[in-house]
Amino acid sequence: MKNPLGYGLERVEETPSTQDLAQEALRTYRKLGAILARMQTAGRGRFQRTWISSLDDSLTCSILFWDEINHPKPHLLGMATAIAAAGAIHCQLKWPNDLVIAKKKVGGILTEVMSTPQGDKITVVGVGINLNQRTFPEEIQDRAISLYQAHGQVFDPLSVLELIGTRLELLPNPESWQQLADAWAVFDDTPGTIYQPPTGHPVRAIGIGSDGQLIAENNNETVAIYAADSILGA
Ligand code: BT5
Repeated sequence: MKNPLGYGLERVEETPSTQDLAQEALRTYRKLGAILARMQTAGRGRFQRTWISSLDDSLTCSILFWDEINHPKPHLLGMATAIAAAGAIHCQLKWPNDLVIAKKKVGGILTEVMSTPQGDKITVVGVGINLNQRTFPEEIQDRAISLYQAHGQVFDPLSVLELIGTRLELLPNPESWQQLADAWAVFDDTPGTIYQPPTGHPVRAIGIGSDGQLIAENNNETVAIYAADSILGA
């Protein structure tokens, strides 16, 4: 697909969430490729969970997929972005949206579909990556890792975002999971991971199915799962 950053990048000092700025840009007819914030004060993950970041230590951005307008499978654009990010920062991937190093979360992807005033649907993919943190708040310190902690180097948020854009160009506009499966496999650390579905017992991942769903094992039965959280470290 084309590099979404071709539509231009907006940089802001501080915002509650770059996803909200993306929504505002759509509402006011500003056709942007990405929004990058130095600081996010109310970053969010999936299901309205909190995404923690700190000034200049994190990549906090939203990518708007204008060329993939009204995409039938927005979650595949999120997974394509995860693949591009894994290539950019050399990490592994856990289904559906975790960027991991040494079983800890170095980044996350949030895929949302937003409407233009004309009613077109734009997929907006939020990317949060821990770059330069030396430490994390207590509530996530067991589960989080930064690139600095992993490699002892400082990373520039804009350079990482530009690399993700370039990496997206190497991927097709995904109409089916099969088009992403080989690229995902290069970084995949999903098999063997324990997942907690919204209801029921934890399950052990076997791999990813033909539609991008999780295939897992539960009491010797194979099950397909569409939403679950990995229990990191497991
Ligand atoms: C995600 O959600 O992993 C998606 C995160 C997306 C954040 C980006 S930042 C730019 C854009 N604007 C936004 O407002 N959001 C996007 P989820 O899978 O729900 O994971 C959230 C969980 O990860 C939290 O409940 C914490 O347990 C944990 N967590 C929070 N901050 C973290 C961090 N910095 N590093 C590792 N884990 C974290």
